[in-house]
Amino acid sequence: MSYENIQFAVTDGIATVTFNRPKALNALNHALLEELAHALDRVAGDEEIRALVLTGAGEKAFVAGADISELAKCDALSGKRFAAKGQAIIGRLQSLAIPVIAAVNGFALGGGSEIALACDFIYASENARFGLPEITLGLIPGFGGTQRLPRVVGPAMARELIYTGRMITAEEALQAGMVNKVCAPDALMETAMETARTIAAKGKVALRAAKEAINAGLDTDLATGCGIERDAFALCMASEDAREGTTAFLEKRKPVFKGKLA
Ligand code: CO8
Repeated sequence: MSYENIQFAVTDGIATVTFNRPKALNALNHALLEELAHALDRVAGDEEIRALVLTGAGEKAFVAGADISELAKCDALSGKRFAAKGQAIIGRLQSLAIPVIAAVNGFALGGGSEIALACDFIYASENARFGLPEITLGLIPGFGGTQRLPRVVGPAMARELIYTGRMITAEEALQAGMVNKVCAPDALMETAMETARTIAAKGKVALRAAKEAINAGLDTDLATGCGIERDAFALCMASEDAREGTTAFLEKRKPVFKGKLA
């Protein structure tokens, strides 16, 4: 598949997806969502890819939401199908085995915030703006925003943002715990890539186990989550990487992880 609405690249084991409809502030139309789904399948199928970074083309937007010109034509059934399609793709993004960083370089509204919230964490440029403004269109979030935003910022803040449609700055998003780091716009991508490289150098088995334990644990109670962690920990103990990591520490050298079970 050739891409017209995203750019996809892999450098040194780190994939980047750049949403690329700058004239529409990278809004999510059906074609873009299909390309994103295809790119995520490529990422999932390539064992050499160790981390994924998402960002937006241009200086103004990460993603300004679902494409309103397509939304305007929806009725209840096609709207439900559109929501289901977006939710499935965003669910796939969240459940990728590798860590995913959202490098939010401008407006991340509606579906844009919903994509960022499904990433492992978010770095934002100083000019980034987050929000779920669907209420101003007579709608509600449909790509998981009513579910993921309260889990990240708490129900009270999520209610305020969803009921008012208010946009928040990168700094407010940082304070709300939605964003991990705020960067100067021209430093954003390099900062995200540096973190991706740091992560990519860690053991693949442990990274997968950590992500699975965190994601599964967030959807359950503490005792069940700790059980999931124990199993994931045991899996790590059965890996060559764990032998290598512990031995390298004792031998006072850097570990060389191969990402294999023993
Ligand atoms: N869809 C389509 N086109 C868009 C979108 C969008 N979401 N956002 C911006 N554009 C277009 C504008 O129409 C404009 O196009 P043109 O130049 O042809 O007129 C161009 O991008 C530039 O935008 P503006 O001129 O408006 O730029 P401003 O700097 O003045 O404003 C804003 C920037 C504040 C981001 C403004 O563009 C805006 O409010 N955009 C809409 C944001 C929004 O409401 N997003 C939520 C959409 S709904 C959603 O995401 C629901 C997800 C779940 C769907 C479930 C399926 C049913």
